[in-house]
Amino acid sequence: MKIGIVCYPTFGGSGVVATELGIALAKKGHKVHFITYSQPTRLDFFNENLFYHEVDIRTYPLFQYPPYELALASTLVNVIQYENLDLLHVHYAIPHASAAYMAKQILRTNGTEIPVITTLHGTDITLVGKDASYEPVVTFSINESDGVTAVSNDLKEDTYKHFKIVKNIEVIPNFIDLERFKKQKKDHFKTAICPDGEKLVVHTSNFRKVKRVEDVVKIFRNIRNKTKAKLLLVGDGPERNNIENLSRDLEICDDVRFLGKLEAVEEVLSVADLFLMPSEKESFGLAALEAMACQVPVISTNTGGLPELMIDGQTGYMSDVGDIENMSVNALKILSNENLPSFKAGALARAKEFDVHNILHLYEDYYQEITEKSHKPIT
Ligand code: GMT
Repeated sequence: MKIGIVCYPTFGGSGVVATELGIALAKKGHKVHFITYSQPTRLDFFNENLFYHEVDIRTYPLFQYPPYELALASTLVNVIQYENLDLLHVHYAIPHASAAYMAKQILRTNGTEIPVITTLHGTDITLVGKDASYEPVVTFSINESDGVTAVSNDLKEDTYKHFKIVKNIEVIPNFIDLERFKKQKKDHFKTAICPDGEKLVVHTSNFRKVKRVEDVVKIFRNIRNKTKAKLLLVGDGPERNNIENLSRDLEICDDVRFLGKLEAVEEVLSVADLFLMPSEKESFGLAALEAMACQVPVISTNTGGLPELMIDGQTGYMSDVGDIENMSVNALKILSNENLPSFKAGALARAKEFDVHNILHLYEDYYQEITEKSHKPIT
């Protein structure tokens, strides 16, 4: 098939899933066209089936806010027609689903029919989307999509709860490339960070409020009070300064390192003993899956789609949001030398169930179903 993919090209989970999906589809022989405002972070190699089209956003002194959605819709019209795409798959409802709707209507006036699938990722529904400033457009563009998928049952239920959705939502969970996310031999890195055999705790996120990075630091303080440990914080975002200040206030700075945004997060995960995800909300928890694939057990909350990924007592433990004490006790349980090997094995065993090869065909089957329903012959 010739598939167009629209996503955010950044480190965020939705962009990562969209890019990895496109890469996996290209490896299976589909022609995949990414349409976005800059090159997706993980699209940094050559494959004859992968194409990238940049959305050209022209600004003008009159525009306080350049109209990205219009520029995207225009680029979509252009690419879909010129490349004769069979299907458009947009990731993250805002503004991709409404731009896709606009492009679809424009193409229809030229006699071109393009089926549109929207994948909901989480904050497009649970945080931003349900806000009154976006809700009518989100509801409309979800209902007007030919197909809709969500990355967990919890997100599907949340979507039905907060929006008047008349469409069936297909749940297709996120997946992992186990060739890339696997425990690599990086002993030199471990020795440099943990010279006295300290346990290594890792957190990666976009440092937004919803991630509760303060809880990460407080849990780590409790761990460090009982055992030798180091904390690596990967990523960047609005809470970063607060977190640095909190580490100073708690007098744990010497054991906390901020690594910023990293391309090769799997290298850090390869030497980690524990991953912390104390999020307020998490529709799936892709970062936790990446950790598990590298044999890192996870301490998480039991919110959103996390119970669909985690197995309590096997991949790690889940606690209520904000229950720092419980998460600290469980973290120490996992980090004990006698328990750690079985949690590592448990994390990997569960991650294998989300192997891209187990999930990819669900998307392919869904593409087939939706294109057949919209009577578009596949070229
Ligand atoms: O986690 C974020 O804030 C980024 C966000 C995104 O859309 O890029 O992630 C969401 O989508 C990921 C991929 O499907 C999920 O794994 C994350 O759980 C989800 N984040 C939230 O629901 C907060």
